[in-house]
Amino acid sequence: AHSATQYVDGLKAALIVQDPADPWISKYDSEFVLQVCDWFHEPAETLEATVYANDLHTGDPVPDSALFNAHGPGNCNLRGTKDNPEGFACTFTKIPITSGKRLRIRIINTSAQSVFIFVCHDHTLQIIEADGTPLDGTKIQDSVRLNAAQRYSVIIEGKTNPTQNYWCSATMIKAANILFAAVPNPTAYGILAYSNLPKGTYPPPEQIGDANDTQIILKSTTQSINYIDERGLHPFDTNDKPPAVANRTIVLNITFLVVTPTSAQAAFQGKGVPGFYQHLATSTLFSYAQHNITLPKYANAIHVKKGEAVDIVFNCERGQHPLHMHGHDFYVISDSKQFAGNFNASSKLNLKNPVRRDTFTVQSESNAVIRFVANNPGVWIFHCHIDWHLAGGMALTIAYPDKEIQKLYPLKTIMKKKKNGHKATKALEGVTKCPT
Ligand SMILES: [Cu+2]
Repeated sequence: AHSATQYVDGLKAALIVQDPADPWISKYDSEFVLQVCDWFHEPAETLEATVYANDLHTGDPVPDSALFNAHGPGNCNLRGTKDNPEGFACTFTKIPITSGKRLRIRIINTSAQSVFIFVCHDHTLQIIEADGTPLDGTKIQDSVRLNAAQRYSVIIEGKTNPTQNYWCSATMIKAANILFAAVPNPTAYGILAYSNLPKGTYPPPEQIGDANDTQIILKSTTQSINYIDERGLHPFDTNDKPPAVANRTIVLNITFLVVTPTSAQAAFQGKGVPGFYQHLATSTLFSYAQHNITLPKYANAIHVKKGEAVDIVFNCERGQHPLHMHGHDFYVISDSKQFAGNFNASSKLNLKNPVRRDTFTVQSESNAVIRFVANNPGVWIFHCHIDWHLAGGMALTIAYPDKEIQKLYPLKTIMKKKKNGHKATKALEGVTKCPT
């Protein structure tokens, strides 16, 4: 749910759309869906109130724990020791794998704010999909890093004759806006459970926090300063390329603003709308299609026309932000290191083989450029997926001309034809479903 910060409290679930045309479909034997997220003992509503309480956005709340499919060391006092894993009061998510077979794990980062590094002890990860886009599969590595709202599929090869099970883990990394050291339980653990071993077999306890895995995590953490997670990922389909030229370019600055001496907000282009989602009732697709309304100022609208290619240049003043677009994929055609400053128009763009996805990271005090094709008429939200930033107003609306929307969603016609249907009136504004 994007209503307030509800998803942070658990109002979320995975929806997997199986694609019969997926080029990887015959390349694995089984699959598993793994949701990774941060967890807070305090309700999100309480936390949200603290984020903008100061005269400047001083930082996001500190998570208490990390979860794998809702399993994690929730009450930190109940946690066992690595020498006595059976002493764990918390249960572990089991990821079933068959020896000699290939397992696809669909990893989803459903965090409020955290960047995670996923590792499976002594197994490599072949990355085959990013946010629903099949990749060429040439990246095989020891870890994968996911920002909030990002999804990856990885293939793990089952060992031929395993004599033990293995720990898989996801660790929060230090981001510009949280104090990593303060997180009591930054790592979620799960068990890669081989089918030929007795049920309930724990991996060797000494392999928790293994030195090699720690090195892998440290390496990825260091790289996160220089390389965003998209770097080096390429689509499976070599024809899957951005248009050579953009029809329009929009430049957005990402900022935190001091609004009054006692309140701050997060913003694109100096226009933040705290409680953006609370206003959406009057700017839904329905009312837009019905009433030919002009989107209100608080919608922070970018107007696009169907068929055109649009570039958005992001210059980020502070903090890293996982930026997420609804209803479209985009190509990440330029990214930069942390502290690289604003985008330089003479920089070379990658138009050859950039990844196409719907969530990407813009680094702190740096820049990035995305290109997308406006091919899905509607009214769509584009926002930072750190939920506290969205709550603070870091969002905008991508809007197509109302005539295009009305052509696609002829709600008036549908409703007139409906027997006993209600006539659309101003009073229905904000209703998102055709009443019967
Ligand atoms: Cu953000």
